[in-house]
Amino acid sequence: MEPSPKDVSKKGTHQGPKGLVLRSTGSWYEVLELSTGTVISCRIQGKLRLRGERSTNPIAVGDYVLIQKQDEEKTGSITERLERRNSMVRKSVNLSKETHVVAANLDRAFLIATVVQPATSTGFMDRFLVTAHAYQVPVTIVFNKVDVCAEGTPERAQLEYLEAVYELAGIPTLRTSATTGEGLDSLTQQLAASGVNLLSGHSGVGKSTLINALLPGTDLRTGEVSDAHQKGKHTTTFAEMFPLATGGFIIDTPGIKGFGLVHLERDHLHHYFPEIFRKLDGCKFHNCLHRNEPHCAVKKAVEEGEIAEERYVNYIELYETFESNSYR
Ligand SMILES: Nc1nc2c(ncn2[C@@H]2O[C@H](COP(=O)(O)OP(=O)(O)O)[C@@H](O)[C@H]2O)c(=O)[nH]1
Ligand SMILES: [Mg+2]
Ligand SMILES: [Zn+2]
Repeated sequence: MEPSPKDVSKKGTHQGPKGLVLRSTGSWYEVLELSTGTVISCRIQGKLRLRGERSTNPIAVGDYVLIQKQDEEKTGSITERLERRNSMVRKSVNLSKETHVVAANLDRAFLIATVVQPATSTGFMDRFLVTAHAYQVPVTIVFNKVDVCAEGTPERAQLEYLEAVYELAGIPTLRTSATTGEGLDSLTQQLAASGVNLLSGHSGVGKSTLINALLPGTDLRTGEVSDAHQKGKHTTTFAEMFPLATGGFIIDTPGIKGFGLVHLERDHLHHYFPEIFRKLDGCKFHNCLHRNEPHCAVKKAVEEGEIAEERYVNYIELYETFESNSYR
């Protein structure tokens, strides 16, 4: 039997060099060898799949790994995954009980949202925010395509409404247009300040276009927003990590349709709505779920406009559909 990588290290024989996973295409992984800056194409050792995790991908973009290079070649194998600081996980699309690790070791997630073409719902945004909060990844919401939200239009009114909702929730927001360049300087600054950044959001909101605009020389495929439902077609299939000139990285992800909640308990949902959770002390019952309980400080705050009704409604909706959500 082959010794495990841990056994190898105990015996003091060579442990492979350390790398950072930039990209995966299912069976091959592009790994940045940290000591040399070269990219090695790796397969993963079979036993890494046998960790008993219910994950469709034992190795994700953003993982730090140990690799073993095939002599002098730009190929090798991943022998071990190093401990993750955090990760964003969602339900695997096809296999409902399995999870998919979107990316690991994140400093911040940028949720790209659009008012139109396509319209991003606050329900989707709040599911994303709950997930990110649960995995301790801070989020900035980027409203892209603000060029189609001209002053005086209903689109502009909706944009301002959404900004107000998330300002009350304490989530930072930013306006960008990949088309006109508006807001790209502040996005660049914030990306540079954060380290490893995930760009996420529905297909068609402009993630790949933004990355092309931010990283000269990058030419990601971008898609026209397709059918009458205004859902973008799939052009990015795998998550991919790009180095920033300023240091740090951005990770482009395939458009995410839904963000099923995993590893969360229904009665803890309100912990992940920070402005709701903050009010719990004022509720009559210490285990108040802010639904029909009397003397609920959250409902009072909603009535008084201190908590956005939109967020409260989404909390209740998430609570009530929790079982189906968690397996979506
Ligand atoms: N009007 C407008 N269109 C944009 C903007 N950013 C991206 N698009 C368009 O939206 C479509 C989808 O963009 P893409 O980058 O492929 O979206 P992704 O699926 O999130 O990667 C493309 O046709 C882009 O040209 C923007 O700021 N304004
Ligand atoms: Mg894309
Ligand atoms: Zn309450």
